[in-house]
Amino acid sequence: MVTVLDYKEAVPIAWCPGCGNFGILGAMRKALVDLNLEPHQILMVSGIGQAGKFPHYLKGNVLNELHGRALPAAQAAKICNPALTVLCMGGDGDGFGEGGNHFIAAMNRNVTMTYLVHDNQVYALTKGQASPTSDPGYVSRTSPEGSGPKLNPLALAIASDCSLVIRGFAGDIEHLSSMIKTAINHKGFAFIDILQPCVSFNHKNTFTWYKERVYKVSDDPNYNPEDRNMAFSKALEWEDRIPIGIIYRHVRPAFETGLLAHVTGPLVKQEIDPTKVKSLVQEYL
Ligand SMILES: Cc1ncc(C[n+]2csc(CCOP(=O)(O)OP(=O)(O)O)c2C)c(N)n1
Ligand code: SF4
Ligand SMILES: [Mg+2]
Repeated sequence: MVTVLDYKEAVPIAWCPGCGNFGILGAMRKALVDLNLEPHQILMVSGIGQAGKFPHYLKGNVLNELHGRALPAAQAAKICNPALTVLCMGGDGDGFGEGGNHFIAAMNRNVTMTYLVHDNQVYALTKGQASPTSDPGYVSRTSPEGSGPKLNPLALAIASDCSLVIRGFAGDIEHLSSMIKTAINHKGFAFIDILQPCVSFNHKNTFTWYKERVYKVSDDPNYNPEDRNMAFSKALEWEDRIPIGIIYRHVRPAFETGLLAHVTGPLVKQEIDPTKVKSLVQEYL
């Protein structure tokens, strides 16, 4: 029986007191314990940033990638070892800026994994520059006259036919945890955009600001996440009312199900014949 103690952090946490990342950490721990997943069954892949430190604070397999480059490695790991629960995480700058091309390709490819973006609308680790999701007019040292138009990650995900699109809020741990469980159980690529207050650099989108606006899409019995038009209009809501929950779902075959691994077994379990490796290497000498 897995308990939260199995997921206790091994190193001191270096986030600011009050950071929204703590809520995400709590929600993840709860989800993993509820699913009775053991640390050796999970792989966390992250890029660089405050969000990129997340895997250091949970026990489990960890792969730290370059800034914006976590998704290709995470997909490869799942393809080689489908038994792993692959969790990929990073910031809005990491995922929508530096790694934006990988994000679009991954949604299209549809490998089974959960991608969590800690969306604090700033490049926090590097001291608060504007990110792709910064609110228009956000003033920083690199945008002294205010940043320009913002990217809408949910609309981008729906347009890319991402098979599961969720929005969570770091200030509602119970709901976020249940959304993480839904994403982990999903066959295909699941994206969770998490509203994550940054108490040091984002003084607009605070816990209080979100709490006054956030509501659950599941409160509306007529909302159907499988209706793409409905999903698009939900994705466009911002500022006055902000929906959280399952925004869009399109169940379609996961990439890894069409691979040879299902006939011959996963790549990670294949016998390696050293003589074949040697002749292969010699081809390149
Ligand atoms: C290729 C590359 N570009 C820039 C950087 C510098 N850098 C490190 S973290 C970071 C900001 C990360 O912002 P975000 O992904 O939103 O994560 P947060 O810190 O906000 O959680 C930047 C620009 C880097 N390490 N590598
Ligand atoms: S700078 Fe912002 S995102 Fe980074 S730890 Fe502090 S509050 Fe969290
Ligand atoms: Mg950020």
